[in-house]
Amino acid sequence: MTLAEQAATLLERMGARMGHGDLACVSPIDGSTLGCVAQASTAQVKEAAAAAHCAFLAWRSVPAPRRGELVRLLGEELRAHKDDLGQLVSLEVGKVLSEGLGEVQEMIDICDFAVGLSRQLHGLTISSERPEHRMMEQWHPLGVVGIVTAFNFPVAVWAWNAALALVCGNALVWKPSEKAPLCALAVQALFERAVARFGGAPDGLSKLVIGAREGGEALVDNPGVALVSATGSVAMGRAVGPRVAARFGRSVLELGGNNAAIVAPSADLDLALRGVAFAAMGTAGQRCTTLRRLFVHDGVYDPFAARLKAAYASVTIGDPLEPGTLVGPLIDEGAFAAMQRALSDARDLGGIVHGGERVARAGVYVRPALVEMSEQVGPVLDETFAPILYVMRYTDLDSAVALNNTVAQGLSSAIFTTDLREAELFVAAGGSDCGIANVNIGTSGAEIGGAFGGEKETGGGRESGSDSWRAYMRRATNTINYGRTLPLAQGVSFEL
Ligand code: UN1
Repeated sequence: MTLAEQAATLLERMGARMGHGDLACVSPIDGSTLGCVAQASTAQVKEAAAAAHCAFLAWRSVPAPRRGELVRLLGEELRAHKDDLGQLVSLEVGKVLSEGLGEVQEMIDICDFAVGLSRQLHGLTISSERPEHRMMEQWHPLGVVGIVTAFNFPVAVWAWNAALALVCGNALVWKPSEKAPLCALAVQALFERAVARFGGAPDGLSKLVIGAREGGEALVDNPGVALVSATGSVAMGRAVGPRVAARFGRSVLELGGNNAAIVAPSADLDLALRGVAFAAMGTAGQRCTTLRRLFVHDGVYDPFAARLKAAYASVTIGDPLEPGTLVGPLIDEGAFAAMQRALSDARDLGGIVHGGERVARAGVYVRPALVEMSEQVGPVLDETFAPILYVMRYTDLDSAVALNNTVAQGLSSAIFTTDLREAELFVAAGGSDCGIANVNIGTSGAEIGGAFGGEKETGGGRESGSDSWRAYMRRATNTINYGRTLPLAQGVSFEL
């Protein structure tokens, strides 16, 4: 079977069809075309947002636990099609199969989380300063949530947003990456199956708009879209954030990362090696949480760097559907060109590059690159969406933490140490300035139970677990007077 035939079979099993259109879907596995899909016009994006708004007006009054039932059914569909969707992720964006399956598992997990949450959407009651008064907070559904997702997590990021937004009583419009429309079609079809089983959900509760930048812009500028949750590059967030703010819309931005880890002298080096290797080379370096900078203590630098070089030289690169492959292809030639530019800049600054060369086969395959740098300069300060790990020496922890915090983004970070003091310092207020700070695990592969996102140019938004749901609701403060007089707050008198 060709890859196109495999994709068509998987789509069919999930109840989706490719249709016809002018957007070609290319598999990074070998550069072949999987099919073509239609793109939504700006007018169609508007219509989708309007339909979603009508759905919202009905959905917001459905009891939250009942809304949770729809998400539970979506989770069931995802469980039943985990293999199909995981394979489609691999076919369309080139993830190794276990990561494709992991991504679907992440969707299932967030559905389970959201089902529980649907019985726990809660506000506070607050003591009033006035007699016979009560204050409380309610969290109400917000409106239409626009979800903009990137190619590298073509299905899980939609689920983080969709599962929460749905139990919170919102309707959705999804603009997936134009590099991953098939995954979006499949997820939409599974969602529609869940809707059919649920019975009685309003039409248009979740709309899909496939297309390029203009589609996203139409969503961003639409005053009927209450919240835009956008995951992607810093450049994208820089464009989206101010435009949404200009119309006083809300946004959740989850943007790039230039994530670092510190390997301290007391580190368990076996564990650190695996943690660093997965975080830096996994997903071919195309996660926002990918490890891109490594600070290794001078005392363990030589033995650790030697082991790391050996791992880089021997890691299996190839067809992501083959068992045993650890590193699949880059998404496209543009990613390869950006990688080569960064490596050449690093060389010009005295960096010693190990690996980084193209692997001869159809598609864009590269050996991950390890770059020994004497200083954190040039390309080390940028996020290049490719498997490049810059390795540097450090001697005191304070300066390593300062280097961790120097870059513009603040998504994820890690320390490998068995020294309790070092570990606690790293996660304390004066330690890592990132949204995620880990001890003895790598920077990537977060669980859904925690809030996911980061500071500074990462955008400040939080998706997924913990109390991220609050971003998808509006807060109302209610003061209720159950007495027969009207005392004013702050002792103000206004006698008529
Ligand atoms: C992303 O790359 O956009 O923590 C998200 C992780 C995944 C999510 C990554 N759970 O690596």
